[in-house]
Amino acid sequence: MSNDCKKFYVTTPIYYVTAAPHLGSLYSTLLADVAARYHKIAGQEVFFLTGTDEHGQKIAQAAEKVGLHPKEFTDSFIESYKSVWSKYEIAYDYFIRTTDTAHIQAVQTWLQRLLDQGDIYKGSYQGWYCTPCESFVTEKDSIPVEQGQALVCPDCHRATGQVLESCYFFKLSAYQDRLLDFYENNPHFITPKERMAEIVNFVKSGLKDLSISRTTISWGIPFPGDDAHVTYVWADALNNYITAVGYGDDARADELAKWWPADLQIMGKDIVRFHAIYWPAFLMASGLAMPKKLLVHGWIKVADQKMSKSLGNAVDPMQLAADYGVDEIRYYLTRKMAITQDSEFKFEDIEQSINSELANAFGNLLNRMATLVVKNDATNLNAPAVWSQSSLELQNQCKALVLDVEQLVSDGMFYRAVARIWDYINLVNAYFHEHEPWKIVKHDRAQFLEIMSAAAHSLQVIGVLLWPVMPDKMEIMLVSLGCPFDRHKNYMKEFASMSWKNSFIIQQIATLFTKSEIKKEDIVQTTPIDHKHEQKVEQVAVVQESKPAAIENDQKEFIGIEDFAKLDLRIGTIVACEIVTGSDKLVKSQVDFGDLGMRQVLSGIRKAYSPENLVGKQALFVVNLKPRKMMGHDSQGMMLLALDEIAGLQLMSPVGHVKSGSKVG
Ligand code: ME8
Repeated sequence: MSNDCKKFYVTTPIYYVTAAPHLGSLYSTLLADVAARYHKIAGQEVFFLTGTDEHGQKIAQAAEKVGLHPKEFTDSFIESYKSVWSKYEIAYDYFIRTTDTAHIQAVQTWLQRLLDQGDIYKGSYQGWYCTPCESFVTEKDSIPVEQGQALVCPDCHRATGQVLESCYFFKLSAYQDRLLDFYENNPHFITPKERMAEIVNFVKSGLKDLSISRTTISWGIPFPGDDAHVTYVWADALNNYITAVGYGDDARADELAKWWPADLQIMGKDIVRFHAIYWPAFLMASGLAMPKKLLVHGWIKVADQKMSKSLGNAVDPMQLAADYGVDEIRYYLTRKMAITQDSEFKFEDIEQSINSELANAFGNLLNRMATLVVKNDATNLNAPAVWSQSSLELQNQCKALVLDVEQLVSDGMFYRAVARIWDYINLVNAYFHEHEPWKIVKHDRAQFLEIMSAAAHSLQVIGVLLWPVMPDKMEIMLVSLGCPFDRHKNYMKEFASMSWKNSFIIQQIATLFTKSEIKKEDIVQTTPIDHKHEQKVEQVAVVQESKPAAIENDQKEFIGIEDFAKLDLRIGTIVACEIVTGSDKLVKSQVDFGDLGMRQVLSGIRKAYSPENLVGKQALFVVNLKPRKMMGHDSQGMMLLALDEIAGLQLMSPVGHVKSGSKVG
């Protein structure tokens, strides 16, 4: 989130309009909205683009089925997109439709320029075509099939069909070396970086020229000077990112210069190849700069299958908003769906987030502080002239939080930024409990006021940092603290150097987050998690509750401090996690140990934690155990857990966020 650059241009994929949007479409759009809002609170001017992809065979076929012209068919869905976005407070600046006249004309201008300079030429193509994905599939990409059988699309796993037609090609092969140079010089172009490696390998294996027109369908943008051809959808769709900001229209040249290149382009992993190879090559051919970053997220899954319109397992965002609330679902999706991997959708997790994180940890903190100041006639709070040591420590943690959030946001790791904010909420709760202000008020009013002021300062920072995720609730909360949200402020700068000296006028408000009753059968959970019956888990060190009185008798064998010193104990941050196929116990985590680097750790905790709930968490690890293989996977450390008979296995996380790789001892 660098302030050197004053503007921030963020895009979502443009969605095929064959049905109303589902939770997966909302997820990409929400991430863009969260990104846009974080850059707004950093004082940047933001342009946020979303829209719909309305041409191609898939849409023509869907329209035909219901007896509508494709345009009438797509028109009928636009309102449902706009109303879901509006319900979820998605503050986009422009909604592009590929059927907009301005887009059509700009794509034709683009085609003509590339035809004139020889980057597009006419030829003929015979090959396998996947209609649902609107893409040609080669033998190299296909899922393996028997000799003579139709190739199978690697993205949607459906059989393709043969096509032989005259078509226009984009000279993709001519850009192979330039693309590889670009990837090498811009190693952070794609987040997460594992996707970059896939793309580099794909390009290295050789690029063929790309067919960009069709004669067998008519629902598309006509090729300039050759009406028999319509533009193949990706050459039409990808260009939306530049046509929306004025490409092809000389009168809008300043606008294009102002906004392009995009700072962040968000998409699901299914369409990364189109965005990381074709799109940069199109831009190179057009003499335009490359986007700064592609953020590629995993899929939301239901019962281990991608949630999608065509599979019929899609969850309706409107219903979720009605059942749980808009900000609650925004929070759930931003925090619980780890960008770096696929995540399972679970009603149970929504309820757990609302009850334990939003209502208990956060809502109660606000409520307790407000109740105490109202009860003790202290609603007009001023900062003390001198802060005590523990409050100064909280202040320092608050500054560290702001810097960490800034970094995580600029890396596109929004789920980790929210987890980091929660670490700070836990720290403020610990500060509050430790000082017991409800007791202190009886004998030391000045100290009581200091604790309340520290809580209010912390809540202000938390409220602003969570505004991108839960805009409505946070605006309500900030009003209740007497410091209403100001859309024109550079809060990130202010908070990073702020010493606490604000005044607050606190009002008590209705409960911010209402606890959720179990409303839904968990439609996705196939193996129930039974914490109570967890007995023994492979490769888990169990920390027993200590019994101080009986220690001498019960302790079988003592170790000397020199034995203990042999252990290298560290706090690691889990950045990605997945189940190990074939094991019902093991999960495989990628753990950030700071200076020690990233390590892979296998742990037998699948029954206690699902992988998506581990991502973003900090935990305690032994890092100098001899590496070992488990079910064919390397494990380079051991996660330590506490075992409670009722609560089951519990991660041992620091109360406040610490630097990854911090030593424990
Ligand atoms: O591919 N989990 O449109 P599309 C997470 N028109 N994200 C999901 C998802 C899921 N289960 N399902 C869909 C297209 N998405 C093209 C794009 S861009 C120039 C053209 C999200 O309607 C995800 O971002 O099939 C995915 O990339 C996008 O919707 C695909 O939407």
